[in-house]
Amino acid sequence: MTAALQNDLYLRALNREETSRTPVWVMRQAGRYLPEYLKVRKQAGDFMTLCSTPDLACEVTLQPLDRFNLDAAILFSDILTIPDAMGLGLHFETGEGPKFSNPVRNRADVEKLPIPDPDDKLRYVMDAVSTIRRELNGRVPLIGFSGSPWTLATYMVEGGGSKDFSKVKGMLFSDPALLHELLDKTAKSVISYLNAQVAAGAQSLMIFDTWGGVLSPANYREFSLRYMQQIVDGLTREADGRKVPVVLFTKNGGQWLDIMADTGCDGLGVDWTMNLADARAKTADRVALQGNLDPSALYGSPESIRVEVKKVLDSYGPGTGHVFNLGHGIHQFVNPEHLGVMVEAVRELSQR
Ligand code: 1CP
Repeated sequence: MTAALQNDLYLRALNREETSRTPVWVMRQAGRYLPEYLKVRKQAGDFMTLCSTPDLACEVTLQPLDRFNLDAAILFSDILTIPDAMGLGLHFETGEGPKFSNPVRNRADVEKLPIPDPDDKLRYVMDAVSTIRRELNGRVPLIGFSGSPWTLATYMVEGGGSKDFSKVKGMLFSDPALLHELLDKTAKSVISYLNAQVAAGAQSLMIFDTWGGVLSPANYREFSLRYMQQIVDGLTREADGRKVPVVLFTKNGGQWLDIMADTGCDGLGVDWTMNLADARAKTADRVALQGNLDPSALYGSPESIRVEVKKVLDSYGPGTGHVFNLGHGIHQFVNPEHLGVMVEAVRELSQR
């Protein structure tokens, strides 16, 4: 038996049902800006141990909820678990971010990639989801997530983070058929991974397309959006008699919000480079919107944070369908108390 949900503002807003106020959560809400996270991270030794030990993943997922009045929890994990399960050899080099020992560079590399069974090599993620869901005990809904195929492919082909995406774009222009094969395999892997997260207890899903915004409009449609469409079409959209809303987020993707809404998703993440009134007009209120305070606003004073929160709420305007969030992940060096100021300002200023 799973506990009844006590706070469903987040799910209601994504379904564009009436809410008493605007719900709020924050991308990367569990993480390095929290001293309690750094403590558990140090005990675990390395980041992947943290992700692959369900009790530790659960502990850090709940940390921000114990500190702030947030309306959703997000699974503590990473988008790179799928390529890791495909055998790419994920490791983290200190100060350098994620790296793969076996990047995908040619046809042979693509052809040997398996579609990972989520109940085998990714079992630890499903165990984390069910542990977190149990420990949440109905406080707030749990968000499951994955990277978009294009965003995952950037890491798989580059072998880590990148600034110019030379290798993956090289593949895009010189051998588009090969990149399509890689993206199709990755999309199939994402579908089975996300459906397994729903079966394990995730109540909403988010797809992070962090690097879709580095593509030209035509290539965005062909190499990123098309595979997010494949995913939306393949997902379980209901669990325990309730809709499982799906949110797509392409960073720097403001100009494509209309075609993103056409996928049939429930919500869109919006970064801070676009005004929410414009985003709402562009999507004609067909989907909910999530965002979009500039993460750097949290470096400002408490007074300035309240002013900036009000601007975001006012730009969305009246009516339901808004989930307050930052326009991208919270920065590592932000004072956690400033996030508290933001959350309380959203709760107070959005009361209906
Ligand atoms: O040293 C550490 O503690 C590791 C830092 C860290 C953390 C806290 C990494 C490595 N991943 C995470 C957790 C994480 N990653 C979450 C967890 C939950 C939460 O939001 O609270 C999520 C949703 C992600 C997703 C993720 N990982 C994205 C997409 C979202 C985004 O921020 O754009 C991306 C691009 C990654 C890759 C990744 N993993 C870690 C780092 C440092 C990076 C970025 C590398 C780069 O800049 O290219």
